[in-house]
Amino acid sequence: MLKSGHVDTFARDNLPAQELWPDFKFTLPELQYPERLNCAVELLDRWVEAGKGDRTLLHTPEGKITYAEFQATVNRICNVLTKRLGLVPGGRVLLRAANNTMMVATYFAVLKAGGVVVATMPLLRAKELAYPIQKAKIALALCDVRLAEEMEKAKTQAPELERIVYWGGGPDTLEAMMEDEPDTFEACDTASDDVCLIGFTSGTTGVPKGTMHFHRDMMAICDAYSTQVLKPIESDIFIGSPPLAFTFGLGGLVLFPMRVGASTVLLEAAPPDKLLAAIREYRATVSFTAPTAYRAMIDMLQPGDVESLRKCVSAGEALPKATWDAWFKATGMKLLDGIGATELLHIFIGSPEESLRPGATGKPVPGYEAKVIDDDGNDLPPGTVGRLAVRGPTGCRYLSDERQHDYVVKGWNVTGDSYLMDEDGYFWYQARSDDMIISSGYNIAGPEVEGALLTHPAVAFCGVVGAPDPERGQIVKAYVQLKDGVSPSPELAAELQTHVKNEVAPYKYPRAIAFVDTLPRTETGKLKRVTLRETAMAEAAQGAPQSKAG
Ligand code: 3UK
Repeated sequence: MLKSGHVDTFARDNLPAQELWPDFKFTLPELQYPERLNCAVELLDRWVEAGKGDRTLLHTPEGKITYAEFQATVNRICNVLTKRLGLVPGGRVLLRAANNTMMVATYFAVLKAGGVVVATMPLLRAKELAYPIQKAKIALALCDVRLAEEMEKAKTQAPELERIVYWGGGPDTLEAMMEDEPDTFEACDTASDDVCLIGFTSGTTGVPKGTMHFHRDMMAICDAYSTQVLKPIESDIFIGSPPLAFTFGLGGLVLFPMRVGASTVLLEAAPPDKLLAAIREYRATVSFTAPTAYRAMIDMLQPGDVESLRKCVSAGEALPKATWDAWFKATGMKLLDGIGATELLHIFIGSPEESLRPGATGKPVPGYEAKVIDDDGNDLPPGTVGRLAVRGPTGCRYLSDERQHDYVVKGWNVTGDSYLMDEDGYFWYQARSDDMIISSGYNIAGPEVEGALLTHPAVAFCGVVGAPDPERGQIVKAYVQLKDGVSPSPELAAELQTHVKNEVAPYKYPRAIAFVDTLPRTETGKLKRVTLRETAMAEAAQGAPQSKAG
């Protein structure tokens, strides 16, 4: 490891032992980084130095902000952090806000000052905030005053947190402190392998894991996925819905645009209708959101709504082919599917428009290698379903967590997804490995059944899980949200069952169908299968009618 720029050595001290790291590969010339590297300097200061400070960086409801204006704000916050709030290089700072200017500015200030960002989703409750504070030993939080309530509660639960500074109103605000500080600041001289971000996983399974990322990792995702697959240009206007605390949002809405000197639209809340309106209003050109959001937008589309768009990235969960087809039909645009993970920071499999295959996730992003392995870690031949393994410039380093042993196997990151690679090297998503439904000895991937249901015109969204069954062990159960104006009925359930039998192997059809008003989703847009399974379990225990027709 290189000579650290950190004074507070907590992050480095709590990295997993190096023998537990995945093998890091820097195969492309773009991925060779100098020993001293501060990603905030590369992504922000470089543009101002190059005389491009007048370019727009942020589009917000309050107006535009240029690279130079943003840099001045960041520098003032750096001065506040280091002179008044006791931040030393290596110190962790919790950030809590929706996607807005101050969220990005505080983010960059912590990076530039050599601190370690721990960004949190706005909807987290006190208990969920207390966990990362304790796990990452965070003494300082910067928070949007509108989110003060849970923040204060979290402080009472996590004594490590010494100080919260708010912005957006009230006494002693961050803005008040910034006013007296100069708009210049010399960036911390960090090593390219100094930790700058601890990203906590959403924790749908077990307690959240803190994934540690270096300054060079922030650059690597730009120089791998963004440069090689997305290929944005300086005039692009990025837009999207994922929170910046979700690394899908961090990359897609902040790092990727900044790497090419482009601009980005920050929306505090971006449900599909608002996102669509904003794409139109700001004439956005590159969008980042979840598959279900693209699906929801299709039915809302008015002529001209998305005519400015030229690239649409879908990630976070599987993109059903039905959604790909429907978006293409409605807009003429090819959705760019890509699988990413918090552990790898961003997308590592995904193909550009010219070579993608609808329904497949794609090929490994240049700079990454991927393969399918069996339970013992042996390579499987093309056409066989197994566990996805990947390695490249980024990878898993958990903050003191035994689960490092599960995620990294023989130097490869094992994401927990079941995949198949075809003869041409395209990767086809099957399911989360632990989500496979086993019914009468058959392995059935819920997403495949969902994909079949989604091609029926009555189905808006659906989730398919295993429900306990005395005879078959599990049966396939579908939770279906119908399109507006369609009413549930036993006849429709039977019709959907027949439809699935015609689309995929008949044994995969859902023996039980339940109609629901909405499906449970995480803040990152993923279907909460755990919740659906619990519901299915409870319904089975109550002997709920399983509509076993068919
Ligand atoms: C699933 C997908 C099929 C898959 C993420 C882009 O989702 C992100 O990170 P998370 O840590 O979850 C990782 C898991 O989500 N997944 C994500 N994308 C796809 N499954 N097709 C996809 N296209 O199970 C994976 O292991 O929340 C996504 C960029 C950054 C991210 N952090």
